[in-house]
Amino acid sequence: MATTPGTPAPKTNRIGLSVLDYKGGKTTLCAGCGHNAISERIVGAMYEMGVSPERVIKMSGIGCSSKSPAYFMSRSHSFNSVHGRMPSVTTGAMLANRNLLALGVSGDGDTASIGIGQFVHLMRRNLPVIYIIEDNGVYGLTKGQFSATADVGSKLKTGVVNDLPPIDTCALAIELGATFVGRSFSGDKRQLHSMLKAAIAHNGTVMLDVVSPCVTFNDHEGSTKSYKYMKDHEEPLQEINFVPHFEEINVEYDPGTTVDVTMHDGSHLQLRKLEEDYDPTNKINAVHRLMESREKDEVLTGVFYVNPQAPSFLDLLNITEQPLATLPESAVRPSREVLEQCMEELR
Ligand SMILES: Cc1ncc(C[n+]2csc(CCOP(=O)(O)OP(=O)(O)O)c2C)c(N)n1
Ligand code: SF4
Ligand SMILES: [Mg+2]
Repeated sequence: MATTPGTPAPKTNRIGLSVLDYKGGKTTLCAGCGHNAISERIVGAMYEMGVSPERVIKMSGIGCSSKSPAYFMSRSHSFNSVHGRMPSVTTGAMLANRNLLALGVSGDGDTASIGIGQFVHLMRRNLPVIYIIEDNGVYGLTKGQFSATADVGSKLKTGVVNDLPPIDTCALAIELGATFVGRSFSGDKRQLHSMLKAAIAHNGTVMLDVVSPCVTFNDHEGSTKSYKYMKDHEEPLQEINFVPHFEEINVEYDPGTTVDVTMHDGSHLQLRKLEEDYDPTNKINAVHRLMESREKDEVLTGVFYVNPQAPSFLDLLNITEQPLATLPESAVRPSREVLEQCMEELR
């Protein structure tokens, strides 16, 4: 980036880029919308991890949340798909070019209503993708109807009360096979920042449900996705410290109180337990703790489950290291002889 003579050069990351290289267009979302804060955390995490913006594909569906990729990382590729169809488009893109870093941004409506079929199949495949649900409990773009993540008893501005139980996307993702599952809050800067950095280091499906208040339609008394409700009910499970593979570990911790998970790329995810005996590698425990938190009306946040060893979908398929998209025609097209042999077998 060019600098004006006399002004100090901007701080740069390990690939020589400044944070401005990770910015996007000016947001058109409402001032105070939680989605804007999530975009800022994505910019910060990608910058600190030194991810090349050109390697990132920003994938989304339809909704205010799905519009938000336009407001961060303009140098990356972007695909705003059909409502609820981001998972299949992302799967196709990653199969075509496994060197990309896929970042999927969805909404609670986009994921848990129209897109639930695609979501569940994505979660069982362990495709390398960071899937973020910007969860406000409503369809913000279409003027605030309840979504399927709205809690029982939650009230719309009009006074309508939701009497259906919510889909817990985290419990669902863990059950189905996602290998990094957590929940955060758009207002919890430190936690979300660390979680996103760890997500970048993970090789497999990361599913992050981020409670992201809609200031226009769901931030009033009686809402369970408002800033005030989250301030009063957020219950962090751990303090998260992430040490990327290119940095030295310089925080001393007591092994009795901290779980250290070595990530696929050699980074360390250090989870300082705020509760006794929480093991983020134990699936059954994770689902149990999520169910328990719901009974207690607390919004549990943190990393619920992580398994850095599971093979990703691309490993399972055993596809070539060279992206399919760049293989020459001679490598992907059967020869005339092979085609003739196939035709012969069909006769
Ligand atoms: C096939 C189809 N059905 C319905 C819609 C209308 N629609 C647009 S966005 C949306 C829901 C958005 O909610 P969510 O994903 O939670 O995003 P938010 O706006 O709350 O961030 C709906 C139902 C559409 N665009 N396409
Ligand atoms: S309507 Fe709600 S979700 Fe949409 S931009 Fe405004 S505050 Fe955000
Ligand atoms: Mg929504």
